[in-house]
Amino acid sequence: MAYDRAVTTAEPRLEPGALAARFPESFVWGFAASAYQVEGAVAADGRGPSIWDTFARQPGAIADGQTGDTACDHYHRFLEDVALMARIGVTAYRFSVSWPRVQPEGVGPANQPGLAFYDRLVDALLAAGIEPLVNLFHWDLPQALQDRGGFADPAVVGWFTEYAALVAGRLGDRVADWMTFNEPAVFAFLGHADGIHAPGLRDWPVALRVADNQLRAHAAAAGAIRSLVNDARIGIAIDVNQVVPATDTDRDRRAAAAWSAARDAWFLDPLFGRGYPQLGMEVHRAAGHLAGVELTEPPPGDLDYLGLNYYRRDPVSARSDRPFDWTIGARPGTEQTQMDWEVAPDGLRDVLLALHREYAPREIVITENGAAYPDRVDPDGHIQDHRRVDYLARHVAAAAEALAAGVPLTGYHVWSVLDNFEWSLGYSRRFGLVHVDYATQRRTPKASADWYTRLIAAAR
Ligand code: IFM
Repeated sequence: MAYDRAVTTAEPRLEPGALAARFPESFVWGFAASAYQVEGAVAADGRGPSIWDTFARQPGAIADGQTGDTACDHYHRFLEDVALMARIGVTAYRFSVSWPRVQPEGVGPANQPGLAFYDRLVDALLAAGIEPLVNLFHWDLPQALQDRGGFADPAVVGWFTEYAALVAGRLGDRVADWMTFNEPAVFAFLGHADGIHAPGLRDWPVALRVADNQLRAHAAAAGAIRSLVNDARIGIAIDVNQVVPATDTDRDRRAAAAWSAARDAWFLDPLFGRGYPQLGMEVHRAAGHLAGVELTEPPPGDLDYLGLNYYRRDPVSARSDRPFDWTIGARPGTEQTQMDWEVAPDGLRDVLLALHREYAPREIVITENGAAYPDRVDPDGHIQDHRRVDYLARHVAAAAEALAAGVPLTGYHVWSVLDNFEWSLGYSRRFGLVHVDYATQRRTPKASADWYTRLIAAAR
């Protein structure tokens, strides 16, 4: 049962004008989305199949057997979507390139019609005054590469670098902002250890190889992008939520620390040149996850900015003293979104402060933040998503607190502009500030889109 918090956007400190005043004019206000979640058109212009096309066809993998075959049909409607974003007023759009559109087999020369789509998208964004931020990988690996071992095979470092160079070579004359990977922990762990994301494997040693190869591919691709794009700014998006012990017991405290080390620091420490965290190593080893895996220190991340994807608080509760014998999830009676995620705006401030203190990245960009709620379309066609407005306003306020405390925060991207394909939950969870009627593909801005417009207008 979701706890019902009174909507507080009427609080003066959460009014768009008051919030906007706490950010510099140069602050970037954007939207984030990803290829498989919005594009559809999975067979258009020579696109090859991705591991998500395959996974979505496995019975029981996705709620109601849904797929990304059509999604928001953004591939054909991107001009309308760019116009919508321009009307809302964002100054940036973070999208991902679909690797199998560019290289249907994962290697070899570029499929020109596939690359041309991103050319058109970039041109449309720039013409609308929206800065593109290109994310190279949001989980839709070409199936042909999965058949050759996927991200568990060290050869992926070369495959990914070749792909990154094709995209950077084509878009680099107009795109300065790049991101190599989105949420490498989700891709590695949910896809290769938990089996609930593509490619649907349940094998921890494989998951840790995948994690390691993503870190290596990040470094190699960053080098390739820099050699092709003079003014490139390169980042990676790491999902860090607020990890807390579920209760104030030694056992839960130990479990929370172990989970953070085995998951968040597992990526952050190597990216900032520290190699794998010792506690994380101990935990994975004790859990048997490193059987047959030899890990050496990956190269550091060479980051111009760290992307942070933040959504929730993750309380960790230990069932025993054994590593990974934990439950992680919202506590009953707490405020939650439709994802059953515990809402914790202060956690965003605290995570930003902790990242700044611990790793001192040159810049931090919030590359995702947003919420799914069961939106209702009123008889007059409006969607009064006040709970989403409330969620966003409180998180923006928390970001302002971190900024005031000295965190070099330069941007905020709402996940997402459109309702879209929410992975194994199909279309049952709506994160958009713009409602999508999937039967007609009609887009209707929600009250939250109007709120975002007012915030951005007041900030500039
Ligand atoms: O939809 C996802 C996105 O693909 C990655 N970050 C979290 C979002 C909401 O679950």
